[in-house]
Amino acid sequence: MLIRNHESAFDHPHASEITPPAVYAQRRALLRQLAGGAAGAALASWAGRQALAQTGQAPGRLAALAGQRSSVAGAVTVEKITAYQDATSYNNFYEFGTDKADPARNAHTLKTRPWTVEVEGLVNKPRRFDIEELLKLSAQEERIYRLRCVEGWSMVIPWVGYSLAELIKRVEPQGSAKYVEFVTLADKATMPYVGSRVLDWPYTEGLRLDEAMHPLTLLAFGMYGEVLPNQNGAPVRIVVPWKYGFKSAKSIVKIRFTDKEPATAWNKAARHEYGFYSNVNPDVAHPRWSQATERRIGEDGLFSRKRKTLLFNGYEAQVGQLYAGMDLKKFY
Ligand SMILES: Nc1nc2c(c(=O)[nH]1)N[C@H]1C(S)=C(S)[C@@H](COP(=O)(O)O)O[C@H]1N2
Ligand SMILES: [Mo]
Repeated sequence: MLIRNHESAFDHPHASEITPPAVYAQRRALLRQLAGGAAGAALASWAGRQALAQTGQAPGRLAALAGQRSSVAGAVTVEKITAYQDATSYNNFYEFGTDKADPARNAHTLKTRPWTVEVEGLVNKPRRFDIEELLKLSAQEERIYRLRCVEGWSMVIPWVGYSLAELIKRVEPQGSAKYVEFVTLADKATMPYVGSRVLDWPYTEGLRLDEAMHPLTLLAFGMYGEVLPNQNGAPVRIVVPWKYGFKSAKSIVKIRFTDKEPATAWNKAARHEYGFYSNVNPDVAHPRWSQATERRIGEDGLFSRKRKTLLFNGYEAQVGQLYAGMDLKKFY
């Protein structure tokens, strides 16, 4: 794995260079207001405001997508939110390259409209959702989740979306449905690495139906009070906060209900390294490295991994019962 200093690798123009002066002055004023904790900032969501106050960085480049504060247990963490710039420039999205900086550099070619998500398989009401309809299917919520990659780094991100369960309920899974498979876009015309032999495309992932129905499993459309940047999986992705990041499939086009455990992209690439469950677990090492610690992007030193990783990424109280009686070393 290549570790680069993303601080110095990042050379976006300053906002002042790309924004008309009047708009820029307005934005500065808003930022000052937010940093001072002033009320009435209708533009940013509550977590978005918190992120701005903490990092002094505004997203401000994409369409706003606000969410109400979530009441789902475990949906809020008091940890410091990762800087927007870090969360959008240090990514895994292999369709756009294998280097952490590649998605931010290459994903501008992704076309996120028109976009549809096909829901099929063992459900009573299979159907195709247009993205605009999907956005409004349930109330958008803000959820602050950790995302931890199997590579040993983590971030804290204010996502915007709603529980995947809201969508699942509406299509009525049949009794025989035991798993949910997510299929993501594989478009050679806009995704330069689709066709390469890095992975078997399309990138797919899967969950057991009860995992998919858990209220913490998020169908995400935005982050930091805005729509998802392309490199983070626009226009719609999954975020499963207690599993390794690769379970959180980006740019989803199909959701399929099955009675058999679906194969997953990483499972097919290296079966003994990436199991179906992939629950964050400090006691189950990846065959080539430990999972006991992690490095928080933007906070911990580049080569230090001192932060202790928690079982189920710290969401044990919420999700532990899903795995009662299961040998987590066997079902890794
Ligand atoms: N379609 C697709 N989804 C994907 C990936 C990918 O390569 N393709 N990478 C996964 C991995 S390994 C991680 S760690 C997370 C990273 O999400 P982030 O870039 O928003 O932090 O996305 C996951 N979803
Ligand atoms: Mo990952």
